[in-house]
Amino acid sequence: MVIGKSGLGKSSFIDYFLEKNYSNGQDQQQQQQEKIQHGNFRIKQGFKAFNQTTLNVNIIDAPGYDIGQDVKKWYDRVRDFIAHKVKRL
Ligand SMILES: Nc1nc2c(ncn2[C@@H]2O[C@H](COP(=O)(O)OP(=O)(O)OP(=O)(O)O)[C@@H](O)[C@H]2O)c(=O)[nH]1
Ligand SMILES: [Mg+2]
Repeated sequence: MVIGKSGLGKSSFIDYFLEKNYSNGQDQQQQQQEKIQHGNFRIKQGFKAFNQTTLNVNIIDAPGYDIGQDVKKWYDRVRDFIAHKVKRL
């Protein structure tokens, strides 16, 4: 899971890491590539080659928190997502 402040570049980083060609922060394009979405949490899937093995990689793109917003609320959502969704993947 990638978490951090809003606008930091989380989604762009994930898209680059998974070697997709739409890392320009445009949500509309991204949604076509995303297999699973849970609210604002998106599970992005891709393949990475390590040595002779190709691994199927899932990365959770979490919504960012904004300075001045209730960070506790954001934290609770992340914690609940991990507690309820991640353990079922
Ligand atoms: N200069 C620069 N800009 C970047 C980089 N990574 C992302 N950006 C830009 O920063 C903006 C925000 O990037 P996102 O990847 O959408 O950020 P995010 O962390 O997913 O934001 P939230 O989903 O709102 O939490 C976009 O306009 C990107 O093009 C980087 O490494 N360098
Ligand atoms: Mg994002």
